[in-house]
Amino acid sequence: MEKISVLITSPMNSYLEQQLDKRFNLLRLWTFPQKDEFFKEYSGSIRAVVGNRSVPNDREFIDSLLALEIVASFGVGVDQVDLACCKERGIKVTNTPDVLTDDVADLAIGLMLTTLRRICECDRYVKHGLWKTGEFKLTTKFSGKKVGIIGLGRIGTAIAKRAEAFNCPISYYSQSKKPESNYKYFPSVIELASDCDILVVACPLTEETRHIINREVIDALGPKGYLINIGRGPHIDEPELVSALVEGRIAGAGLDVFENEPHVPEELFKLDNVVLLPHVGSGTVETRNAMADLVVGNLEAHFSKKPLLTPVV
Ligand code: 8YV
Repeated sequence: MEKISVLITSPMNSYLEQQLDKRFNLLRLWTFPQKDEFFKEYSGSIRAVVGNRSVPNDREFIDSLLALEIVASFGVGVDQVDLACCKERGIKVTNTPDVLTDDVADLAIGLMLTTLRRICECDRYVKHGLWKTGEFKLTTKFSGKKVGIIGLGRIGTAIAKRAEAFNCPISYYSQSKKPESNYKYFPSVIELASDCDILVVACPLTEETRHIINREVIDALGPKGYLINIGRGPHIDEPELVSALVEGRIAGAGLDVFENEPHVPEELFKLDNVVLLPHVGSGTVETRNAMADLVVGNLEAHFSKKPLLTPVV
């Protein structure tokens, strides 16, 4: 029986590609430089797309695939997928929640500790032989700091539980108060930012949350406040953040995501109160393998007419 044609939109993970190759006729989009020719030849046969944050699955892309039945996201964020278009065409969409929650939450705590205790700067201090010149400056304590979380979903809740272990009081903003939560709720991001030492972005990227961190929120966080972003770069008005960090209007930032990845504002490179990571939230072998298994599991379920494991649409 002819293998089902599946399109993967960018090189995400070798294990994922191996597993897909075993089961499907896997087409690697990046290996077809002539995109017009590619879609002319394959648009009538590709039944599934495997994508992630790096290549938009917008309406034009989706509508060019006439036989498309399912989009399986290799990641929990599906902001790169035009969900309305998929709903209109009856195209299923899946993602990879839960299996990456620990990694992303761990990294958020790591960014808080690294940013407040200047761990990267300390490392450079020793490696550059500067310890011989004197003791490293005093930094600021993480344990007990007030942590404000934007978005109390799977990842936001996991971050809160971790921060509680450091005796951090937890508060949050979300579209509605979570009755099951004992954390302090704020009905606006401004009010949350005004009442915390560390503000964490942990919500999905939508039109409503784009630039949820703007100049007003940054000023509410204030000169002793820290911003942590493990969500999406467009959650933050990046030029406003850069100027606030350069001008000292906030104390520091720990960023794993950026508005125009892999391009990062070079003004940040020389700042010691900023920790910059290359979008590695879920970037461990164990987690990416588990994500790959979930992508394959969803595709197998779909094509064997069984319930999807992690449906979004
Ligand atoms: C992806 C991400 O895991 O899960 C997400 O939404 O942002 C990423 O951590 C990564 O893009 C997979 O390639």
